[in-house]
Amino acid sequence: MTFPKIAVLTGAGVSKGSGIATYRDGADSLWNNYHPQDLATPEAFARDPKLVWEFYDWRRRMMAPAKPNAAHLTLAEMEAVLPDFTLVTQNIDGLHREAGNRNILYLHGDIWSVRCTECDYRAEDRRVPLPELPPTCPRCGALLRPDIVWFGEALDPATLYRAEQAFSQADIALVVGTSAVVYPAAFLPHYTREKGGRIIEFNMEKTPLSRYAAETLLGPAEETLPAWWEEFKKQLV
Ligand code: BV8
Ligand code: ZN
Repeated sequence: MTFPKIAVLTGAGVSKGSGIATYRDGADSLWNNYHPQDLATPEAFARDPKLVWEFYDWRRRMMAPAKPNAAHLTLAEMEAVLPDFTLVTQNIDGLHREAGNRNILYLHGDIWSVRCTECDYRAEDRRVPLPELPPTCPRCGALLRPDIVWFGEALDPATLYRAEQAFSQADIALVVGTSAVVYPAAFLPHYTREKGGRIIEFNMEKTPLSRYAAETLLGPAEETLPAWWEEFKKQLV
């Protein structure tokens, strides 16, 4: 088999093996009994920026010690081996970059990046915990916000277009550790199927995408994805 074009969509499940809570874990994905969806909105931030920043500072503290797991490392090896490989992530934890991937499309942003609510200041800030909540812009003094996409906010159009292109042209779409319920990200694997490609899903359970997948490999992605890749590599010329 020549080298197939592969597009990958990852969600919080790919980082579960690194100790980062997913969004639907139940108890340990809650913070002070808030659901992420309650606080990950522009309305919540406008109403109480300090509360929203306390939530993100807590998630940054939870993510800071996390290291890439075997699923992340497998995706980095795939990028090195496959000439046409695109990694699209919904995750904001930064572990794909830490694992070695470079051609990454971040659909929902990066928790380690902050941006100003007024001017065009944007910077990486990995301080944990942040010294002041809510943080203010060093340039104009206005409120800083996490550089991520909240519910009800549009994704970057160029990033979304590149992701749609990658999945439209892919022979295989790998969908790893996502509940496939948040749009427009959840649309992406369907672009592959519509063009005659196939979807392979890696999850602990069935999702709304499973009925469209050629196969759903049940189990922890940190085990199932490396095993799949070891087998798949054998057929590459
Ligand atoms: C937009 C950053 C419009 C923030 C995130 C009604 C119907 C349809 C759509 C909507 C609707 N109402 C509103 C919408 C739109 C909304 C949406 O889709 N809502 C959903 C809830 C219905 N979408 C939006 O708002 C998007 N924007 O539509 O804008 C627009 C257009 C133009 C102009 C203006 C506006 C923006 C969505 C982005 C929100 N930001 N993240 C933050 O993190 O704080 S979303 C966040 O949750 C993630 O990024 C991810 O995308 C999403 C889902 O999480 P998952 O990654 O899938 O994680 P989850 O916990 O859900 O699942 C984990 C999975 O892994 C599980 O299946 C589990 O079984 C599995 N798993 C666990 N362990 C393992 C594992 N698998 C393998 N191995 C393991 N070890
Ligand atoms: Zn500013």
